Amino acid sequence: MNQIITQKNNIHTTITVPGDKSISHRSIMFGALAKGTTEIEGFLMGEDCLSTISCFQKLGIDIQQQSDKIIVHGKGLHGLTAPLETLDVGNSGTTLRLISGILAAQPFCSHLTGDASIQKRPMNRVAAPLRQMGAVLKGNDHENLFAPFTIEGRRLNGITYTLPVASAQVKSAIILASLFAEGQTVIIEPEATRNHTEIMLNHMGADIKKMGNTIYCNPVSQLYGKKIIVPGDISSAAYFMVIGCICKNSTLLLKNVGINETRTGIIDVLKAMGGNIAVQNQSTVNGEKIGDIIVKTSSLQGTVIGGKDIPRLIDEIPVIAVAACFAKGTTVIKDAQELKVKESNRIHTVVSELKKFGANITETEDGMIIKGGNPLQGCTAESHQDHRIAMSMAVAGLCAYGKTMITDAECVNISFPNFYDILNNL
Ligand code: SPQ
Repeated sequence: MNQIITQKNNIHTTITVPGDKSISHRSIMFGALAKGTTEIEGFLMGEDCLSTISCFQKLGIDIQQQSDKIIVHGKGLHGLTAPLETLDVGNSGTTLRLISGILAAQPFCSHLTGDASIQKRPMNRVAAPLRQMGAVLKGNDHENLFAPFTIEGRRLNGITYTLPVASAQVKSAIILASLFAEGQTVIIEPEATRNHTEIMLNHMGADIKKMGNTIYCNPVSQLYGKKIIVPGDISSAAYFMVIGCICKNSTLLLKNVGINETRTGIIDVLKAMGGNIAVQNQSTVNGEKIGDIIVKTSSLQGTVIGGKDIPRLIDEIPVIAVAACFAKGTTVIKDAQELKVKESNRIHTVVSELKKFGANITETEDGMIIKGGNPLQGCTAESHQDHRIAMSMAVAGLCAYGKTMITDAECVNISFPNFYDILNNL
């Protein structure tokens, strides 16, 4: 499907973005491992999260939709049953990495696969620590594991592991395996990454503590089903934060957005660029902070983004690059080499697509350099079947002169199924 986008200004509206993808995945997985019912409100009905539901149904978990809620009938820590079919995670890296930590400890064998993009995303980063814990993961290449692969469940032992890259998915896979392991597991993160796993598991009865960058996971005998309210996804809200800053004469109010500080790098960066953005009405739901974000047309300046801020905004870098095209001066994004192993090589796809709009942007080994301030011109931009590229280019198109066409535009269904409806109604 192709999507046509034309320029818009004078936007004054209130938007509620769909539920957080990371938290939605976790609510199904942890609900399945908990005893009793987990009732989920605000669940993201995106393709990635539906893949997680389908995998856990194949593992014997009863998951139902009741009006606007998802109900997971958890079977406790030892209740999963052997899948009769291959578990297909579709396009979802989160599903594949996190489920591996769980399956590594089950008393059965599982086969996992996913789409063409998922088959290129590295699994060694998860296989290495899980194998140290005693897990057996078998694929075509032992040292360079990619899907499809097989996990033979084993009894696991706790380990102390220093993550070579800052990754919430790898950290979460180890934490999940630790729930089944003998003894304590200790994980050392190079930089803090999103901590939704720790928050939700503790909410359900786990014993996970953090001191500095070290996480201590102590065994517990059971998790308990809970009501989970999923906040709006800050990664989805990010597109509208940038629209609010760069479209002329505009004010956008984004309601009930998750503002966990491991995810709010986008707000900090837009503020550092001179963005007129503020958080209001803060509260906490099931351990996660939420708030309303108000953003107004701003005169943005270039900035430097790198180091410990990168994990706090890793998925927002494509749309930050769009904001930087509209900012005066130079923006440097560095230390972001992790972008190369996402749904597409996001350093390359962002740079190549924004060049089509006439942006002055250069690819570097670990990021990009953007000389902003010149108007963009509408063009035909490819999504590379990557939802974040499609939505970022749509934002560029909304603020560029002329008409923009996004090709393979339907990939937004991965994380934000009503994205174009909201965009067209602005
Ligand atoms: O699930 P998937 O495909 O890996 O999703 C992405 C995204 O853009 O939606 C990355 F491509 O988000 C990841 C994020 O980049 C979701 C995630 C999580 O829920 O734990 C963590 C991040 O990945 P990582 O590799 O840094 O742990």
